[in-house]
Amino acid sequence: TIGLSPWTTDDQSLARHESPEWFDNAKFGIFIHWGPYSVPGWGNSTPYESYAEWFWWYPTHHPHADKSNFYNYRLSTFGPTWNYDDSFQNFTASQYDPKAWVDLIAEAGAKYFVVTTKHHDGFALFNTGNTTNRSSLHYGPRRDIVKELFDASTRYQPSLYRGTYFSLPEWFNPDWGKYGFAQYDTPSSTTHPGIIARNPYTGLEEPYTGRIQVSDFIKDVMVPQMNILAYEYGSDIMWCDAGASNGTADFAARWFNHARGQGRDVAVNSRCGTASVNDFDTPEYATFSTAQRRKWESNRGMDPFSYGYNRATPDSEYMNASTIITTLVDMASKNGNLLLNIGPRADGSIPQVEVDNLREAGKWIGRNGEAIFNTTFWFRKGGVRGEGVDVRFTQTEDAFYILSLERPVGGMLVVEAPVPILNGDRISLLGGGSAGEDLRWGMVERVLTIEVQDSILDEMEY
Ligand code: FUL
Repeated sequence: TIGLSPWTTDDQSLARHESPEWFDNAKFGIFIHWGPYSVPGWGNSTPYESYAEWFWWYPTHHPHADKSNFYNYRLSTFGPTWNYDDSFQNFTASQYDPKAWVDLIAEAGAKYFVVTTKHHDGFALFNTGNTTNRSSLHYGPRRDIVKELFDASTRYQPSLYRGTYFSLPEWFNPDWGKYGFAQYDTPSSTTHPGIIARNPYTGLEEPYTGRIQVSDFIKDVMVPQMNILAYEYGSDIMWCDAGASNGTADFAARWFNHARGQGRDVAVNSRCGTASVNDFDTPEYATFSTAQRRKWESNRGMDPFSYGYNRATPDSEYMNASTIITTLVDMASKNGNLLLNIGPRADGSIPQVEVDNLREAGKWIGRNGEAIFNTTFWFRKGGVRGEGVDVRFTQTEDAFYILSLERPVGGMLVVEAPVPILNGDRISLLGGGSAGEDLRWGMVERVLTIEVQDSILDEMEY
């Protein structure tokens, strides 16, 4: 916070807003993609090209880009007369247990979560007031999914922060039509500016269930809904998606002032369509190769292809505990956070492989979190161990952490990189057992060698 003058809608003012300290310190968040797309719950090629949460998009709009063959899957599974909105009735949430969800998030060691409050299909999981009836309060479960989750999370307050994923566009909402598509779509003259989803087999227009006619989508739907999430639900992160036309500058200036008045610090990601409103970058299924001065948060599914529940992926392909941990460590060493997604089924159950792998990762994170949370990156992300194995660095004011991405062999950890360790410094292991005891070490010509006996490593949560 620079000075105490109020935030204004001016670009220069908004651009000064930075990611909050709690966000820098939090490092690990859980992303949740859940909605009617979890009913078909299917998509099976590379990320971007076949996200399961885009189930309606390819068959109705982009058959030529349908790498996953959604078209045939839809026909063979649901038949020719099924429309996307027919999934609402099977989006039951009958096993939805918000308390168990937040327990899992905490057990995984995550410090925040971000839940899809409304994806591109326009189906909201929160109380949208008089902006639309297209929500989980009116269809499917008839419950306020987001409120239940936020309420359940209060038992972990103040250390568990809550974010709201919010798609600016609703691609098939005719009221959005005049603003067009998000920038990465390729509207043709026939699909732009009116957005009409057609059943690919009957050619008939698909219904857009629950819509309340409005005069201006941004003023009457988008911004009021963002306000509801910010002020009524108390979101800590407005995690916009898909850029696009927006009312973000007004929204952000007002929200930043309001939060400051409450002594809170809130964050807005890089996808709200207004360049100056951008507290952190959001690489998707991607990372940076070196440390970045500017805060960033990488997001991806535990599923290699998808955020929404995806029944096409075999359990063995999900990120396992060691991949989660090394990814988190690697990102923390470069000033990044990891926002790792789970995709619950339509009934609210979380695939067991996601639960198991998160819990397993959480054991390590719980023991070794000192080297991750509340640290900052060092200008050099890491180096190479003697045997060519990567290490990563983080630091606090009174400690420097070396994280080896693989178990040291031969009783030695050799770090071939200049590190800020001086004669008289003490080196010890995190992770339990006799780990806390001082280790013998030596430095010759910028090569640091630390004795770490196998017997000690065996005792710890490696
Ligand atoms: C993208 C969306 O289109 C994906 O479905 C997903 O929500 C990802 C986090 O952002 O832009």
